[in-house]
Formats: sequence, structure tokens, C-alpha cells
Amino acid sequence: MSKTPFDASALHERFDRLDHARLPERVVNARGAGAHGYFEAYESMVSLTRADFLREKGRRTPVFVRFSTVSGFRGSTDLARDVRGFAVKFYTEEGNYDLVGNNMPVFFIQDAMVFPDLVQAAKPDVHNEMPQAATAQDAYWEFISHMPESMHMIMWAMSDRAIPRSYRMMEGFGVHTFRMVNAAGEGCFVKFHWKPALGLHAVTWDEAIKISGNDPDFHRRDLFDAIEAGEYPEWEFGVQVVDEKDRHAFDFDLLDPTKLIPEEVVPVRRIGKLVLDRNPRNYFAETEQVAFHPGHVVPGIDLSEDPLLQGRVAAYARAQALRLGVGDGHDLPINRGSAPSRDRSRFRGHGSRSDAFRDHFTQARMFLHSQSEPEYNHLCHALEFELGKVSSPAVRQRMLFMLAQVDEDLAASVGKGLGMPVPRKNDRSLDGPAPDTRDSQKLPWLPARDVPVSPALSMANSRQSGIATRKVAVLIADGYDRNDLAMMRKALESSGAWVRIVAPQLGAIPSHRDTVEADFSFRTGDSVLFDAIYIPGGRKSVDALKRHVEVGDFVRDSWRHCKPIAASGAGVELLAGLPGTVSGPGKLRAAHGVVVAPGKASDAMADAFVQAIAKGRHWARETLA
Ligand code: HDD
Repeated sequence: MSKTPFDASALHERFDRLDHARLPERVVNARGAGAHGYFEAYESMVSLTRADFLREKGRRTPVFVRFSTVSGFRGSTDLARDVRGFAVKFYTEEGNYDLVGNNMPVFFIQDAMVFPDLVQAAKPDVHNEMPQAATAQDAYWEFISHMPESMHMIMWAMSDRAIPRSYRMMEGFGVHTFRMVNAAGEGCFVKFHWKPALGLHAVTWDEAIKISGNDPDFHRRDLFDAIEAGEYPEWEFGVQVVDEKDRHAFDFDLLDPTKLIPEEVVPVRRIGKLVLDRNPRNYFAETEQVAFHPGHVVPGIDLSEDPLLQGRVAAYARAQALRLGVGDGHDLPINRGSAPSRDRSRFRGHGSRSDAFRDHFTQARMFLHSQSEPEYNHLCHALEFELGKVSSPAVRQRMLFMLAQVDEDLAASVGKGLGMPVPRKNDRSLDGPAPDTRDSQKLPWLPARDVPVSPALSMANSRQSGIATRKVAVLIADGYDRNDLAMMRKALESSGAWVRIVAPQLGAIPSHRDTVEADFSFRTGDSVLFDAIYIPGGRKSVDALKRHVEVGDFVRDSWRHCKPIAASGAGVELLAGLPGTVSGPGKLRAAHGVVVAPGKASDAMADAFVQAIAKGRHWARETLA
């Protein structure tokens, strides 16, 4: 028997390649998904900035965008309750410009020095590496309870914004105030916004938990699938512009990253659009190796003296060098620009802070009071969940005290859920420095003031637009009503929705001489993976569905998660017992997003269903008996 000689060098070569397709993961924002696309300017912005990519209407600039969660490891679930990173690299003619933002317009802290403490508190515990991608833990809330300046961001992080339905359905923000400078050297302050064409949508917490098990790649897959299908995700680029002379015109400090400028005070001017039209070909070489740096700007865009931004500028280059192990990684193809990058890595120090930096609660209160009722309730429930997982009564109590500074009703409601009395707002015994003196140098905070609400802060008021790419599950079995299915499919698909057949098994599902291919079986398709459900008629089909326990779960979960539900003919029987079913004999009624036609599916019914899907979730169900 002849032996194959052992070729050690060939083996090493193969293994080297394998070993090199790894990088240490990012310290924060490790889990991400990216895509290529372009930015197109709507108008010339030369009066405000000399940035070339904003010079003329129609000018297109290639971009790479990376979305991420913050605290989880690279292999963690997409549906963690967390802030989402929204980092855009513009490959402009004048070098790369990185706008490294989040899906929330404010941040936890005012001082970059505290960032490592924040990260350590949000990461799994050092001794047992738990919990993963979750802030419902003592260390995190202990930190937050000593950080009154984080309270505005906490309102955002506990809101539905922290569990988006899709990366394509969330806003992006530059967070800091930046500056624009024109050719004459005149400057202005700007805040940057990304407004999604599909409007703002979130899932419920119960859904988020279930999606994490059903499809931990839910957001990543959603982005990838949309681009593959030619449904290119789109955002409008908006700026809020403030004259330099108005630097002190607000009742907060413009350079404080825990504050936002209400859109009702300074409107968002939409000056361009971002379109993502190409998936990466190699996740590692593109999404993993891409390196962003807030100090990478182009002439015409400048940094402000925001102390947090100044700290970030100093931090990112070092982080990239350590991670990529090759200088700062800017020679890697995904990071290479068409002109040399300008690196504003000069740390300009903290400067002095105005008194307004001590007002931690006014905007937290404004955010809270700007929410719709269901949004407000979700925020309370999120706090009950998070603090309910905290074991230290002292941390819970201190958090209730902090919440009371924002709003005493909120504190009372969360306190009730925790079974704890709410400390008095003025109980100064709870106002001591943190045990590790982290905040011992802090000056006393200012009490919350009542300022006008900002309707733009509620997702319920975001611009909605149709039902494109919304996923509708159609539940059928052998013998379904072909006409019902055909008519509903036509109505949904002509409005841009994606229809998916869910059946007891995969393969061809027959009805008379027709068949339709199932996309999911009850083993693979769960209600949480869809935006709406439809059950067509067909006696035999409906009787078969009734025998599957998964169908009951499907319908109940869709109901509980406030999703639009439609049924026709015998299919209506599967909705029996849902509080919102109001079908009268021969009547078509749509209530709380439930559309039923006891007879055949009709145009009117299909229209009503499309409308119900366009509304998103039907939150009123949450408060029905
Ligand atoms: Fe940061 C990554 C956004 C504050 C230090 N950050 C990172 C990413 C985003 C943000 C989107 C991932 C980029 C990517 O997709 O590769 N970070 C923010 C925002 C902040 C912020 C919007 C506040 C306004 N960050 C912040 C501070 C510091 C850092 C104050 C440190 C002083 N951030 C980092 C980092 C990371 C990072 C450690 C980790 C990996 C990396 O940079 O590339 O340097």
C-alpha cells in the first residue's frame, strides 16, 4: 500500500488562510451587517459647506454602511434590547468621510473618560461572562443609577426604538453637533439625521425574545434579502442647521451629547438620499474589516468642541490599530479612499462646560411625555423587566429615585411592578457619590423642567409609506380556496408585500388541480417571522389546520403582537375566541386590525387588509380585555 507523503507546507498554507480570516472582534458593536450603496445630493449646499459631495444636485458618492448592536458578542442575537450603530463611510472625491452614528440621537454620557466604565457595565460580567447581549443585570444598572446624565438615553434605550423591526425601518443620527464650513470660511452648527423611507417600526418584547430563538440573524437576513430582491433600503439625509450666533440660543447646551434639538424647534431639512443596492461579497473583507473613525471628515465638515466627540476622535484610531493589527487599517481595500484621508485626531481637550450640562432630566421628561400611550406602556414594561432582573435592592431603589427625577408617575408605575415603594424625589440620602467615586466630582444636578412635547419623538408619528417588503404569512393545507388565495396574493403583491405560504409540510400543497409551493412548514415558520397573517377559506384546508397546535399559536401570537390578521370563508373559524373578532354573518368588518369575510375574499376585504398592514401594529389590542 503506497502512502501519500505528508506535505506540511501545503497544510500550513491552507491553515494560515483559515486562521487569517479572523480578527479580534470589536470591543463594542461587534455584531453587525453591512451593505454598499450610494448617496445622492438633492440640492447644492455650497452656501453652507464646501464639502464636494454636497456641492451639486444629483451628485452621487459611493458609500458603505454598517449597522450593529452594541453590547453583544459577534455571534449574539440581532434582537437584543440595545442601541443600534449606524455607521456610514462616504468614499468622496476628497477622501473618506465617516459618519459614525446610532439609531438614537443622544448618548449615555457627556465625558469620554467614563466610556470604558459604561462598556464594562454593559458587557457580560468578568467572572462568569454572563449575561450575553443584555443589560438586564446588576452591573449595568448600578452604573446607570450613578449616572444621572444617562437618564435621557435610558428613556430611548427602554423604548421600542431598541427593538427595531428592521435596520431598514429605523432612523439614524450623527448624535453630536458638528459644524459645516463654506468656501468663505463661514461656519454653522449641524445635527445629522437619516430618515427611513419605510417609516419607523418596532417589534414587541415578547416577539424579540421569540425571534432570537427562531432566527438570531433576523435583521442581518432582512437587510440581505431586501437588497437581493432589488428592494433597496433607502433613507433621506437630513440636517438641522443652527447659525453660529445662536450657539447659546437654547435652554440646553448645543454641544452636550445627551441633548437633542426638537424637530419642532429646528426643522430637519432633507438634503439627499442614501440607497443600499449591493450586498458584500465577502463578509470578512468588507463588513468585518471596515474601520470607521469619527475623526475622518472632509473639508467643509468639521468637528465641534463636544467633549464626548473629542474623546471619540482620540479613541477610534487606537481601537482600529489594535483590532486590525495593520497600522490603522486604512490600506485595506474596504477602507481605501480615492484621496488621502484627513485625520482630525487632535484631542482638543474638554473645554469648559456650561451649567446646562447639569440639566439631566428635562429632555428625558420631554421624550417620555412625547410618547403615545402604547409606547409609554412599553417603556414602563421594559424598565420593569430590566430592573426586575437586578438582584440588589439598593440598585433598584436608586434607579427608582432616578426615574422619579424624570417623572414621578413613571417611577410609581415601575415601582409597582417591582413591588417596591418609590423613594421621595427629594430624598437626598440617595444622592450620594458612587462607592468607587466615579461621580464624586460631579456638580449637583438641576431639576427637570416642563418644556413643550416633541411629537417627532414618537414612532407613531413617523411618516409611513405603504406595505412594501412587509411579510404576510398565508396559512393553508390541502384543499385551500384557490380563488381566495389568488385574489389576496394579487392585492398584497401589487402593493409590494411579500407573500409566504406556511403549511403543515414543505413541498406542493394541492387544491383541486392546482398546487402551490409551501415556503415554510409549521416547523420552520413561526408567527414572529412575519408582519401579518391571512387564512383563506376551504373547508378541508381549515379542518386540517385545526388539527395543528402550531396554528393556534400562530394566530394567538399574531393577535398578541398586534399584527394585522385576515381570514375568509371557513378560515374565520380559526379566529374564534380572539377578543377582536367581530364578524357578523355575511358582514365584513375590520376592527383592531382584524379583517374577516365570512364568505369569499373580496376586493374590499383585500383593500381593508392592505390598509391594516400599512398602519403597522394595532396597539389598541393590548388594552382590550
Ligand atoms: Fe463608538 C465603535 C457609535 C461613543 C469608542 N461606535 C462604534 C460603532 C458605532 C459607534 C456605530 C461601530 C462602527 C462599526 O460599525 O464598525 N460611539 C458611537 C456613538 C457614540 C459613541 C454614536 C456617541 C455619540 N465610542 C463612543 C465613545 C468611545 C467610543 C465615547 C470612546 C471614547 N466606538 C468606540 C470604539 C469602537 C466603537 C471602541 C469599537 C470598535 C471600533 O470603534 O471600531 O473605538
